[in-house]
Amino acid sequence: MKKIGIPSNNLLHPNSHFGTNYVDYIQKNYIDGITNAHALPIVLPIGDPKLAKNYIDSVDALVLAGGQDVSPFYFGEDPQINLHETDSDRDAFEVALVLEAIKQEKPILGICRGLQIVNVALGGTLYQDLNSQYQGLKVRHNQYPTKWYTPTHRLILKRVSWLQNFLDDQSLVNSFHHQAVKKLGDGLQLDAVSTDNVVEAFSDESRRIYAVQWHPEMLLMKHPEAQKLFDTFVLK
Ligand SMILES: [Mn+2]
Repeated sequence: MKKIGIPSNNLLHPNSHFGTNYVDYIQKNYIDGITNAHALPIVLPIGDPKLAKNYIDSVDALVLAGGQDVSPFYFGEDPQINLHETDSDRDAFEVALVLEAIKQEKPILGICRGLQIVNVALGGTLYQDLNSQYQGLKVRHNQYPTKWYTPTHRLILKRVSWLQNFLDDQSLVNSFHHQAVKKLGDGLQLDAVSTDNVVEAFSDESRRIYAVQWHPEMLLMKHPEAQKLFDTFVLK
C-alpha cells in the first residue's frame, strides 16, 4: 500500500474547545480521498524543516492541503494590505518537504494552498489578493459561504495533461481562494485556467508534480467522480 504523507494544519488561535492547548489537524475529506484510492494516509504534524529528509524517507508521495495564505516572503514581497493570515512554521515545513520530495523523485499533489506552496518552492510568485491585484477579475473565486461541495466556476483546459483522466473542458469546480499564481515556478506547465484566466491547475509530468487550485476533497461527498483525481494521483 502506498503511503501518502499529508502535512497537517494547526489551530493557531485559542478556541472554546481546546483553549490554548493547540492542536494539529487535517480535514477528514483528504483522508477519505486518499483512503478511497487504496493508499495509506500518513498525517505529518508541522515539524522541523531540517528533518524534511526523514519525513520524506517515510512516505511514497506527498499531498499538500489547503489553508492559510502563503507568506509573500517566499517570493520577495512585503505583505500587501489584503493578505490574510499566514503561518511561517507551516510554510517553512511544507516548502522543505516539497524540495525534498522532488529530490527523492516522489510524486507531489498540491491542493489550493498546496498548489501555491509548490509554486513558490519552485521560484514562482503569487497574487497575494486577487481582488486588489488581478486586473480583469471576473469570476468569484471565493464562493464561501456557498457549500464546499458545490462546483461553481468553469475550467478551460490549456493542454493535454493528467486532468483529462477525470475532467472535460468546461468542467465545473469549487473555488475557495483569494490568492493565485502570478508567475509559474521553474519547469511547471499550465494545465487549466478559469474563464477570467486565473491559474487553476499546473503540473510537471517529468517530476510527477500535480496541483489544482480547487478542492476535490470537498467535492467528494456529493460528486463521486471527484475521487478520480485522487485515484489517478495514487497510481503516479
Ligand atoms: Mn478558482
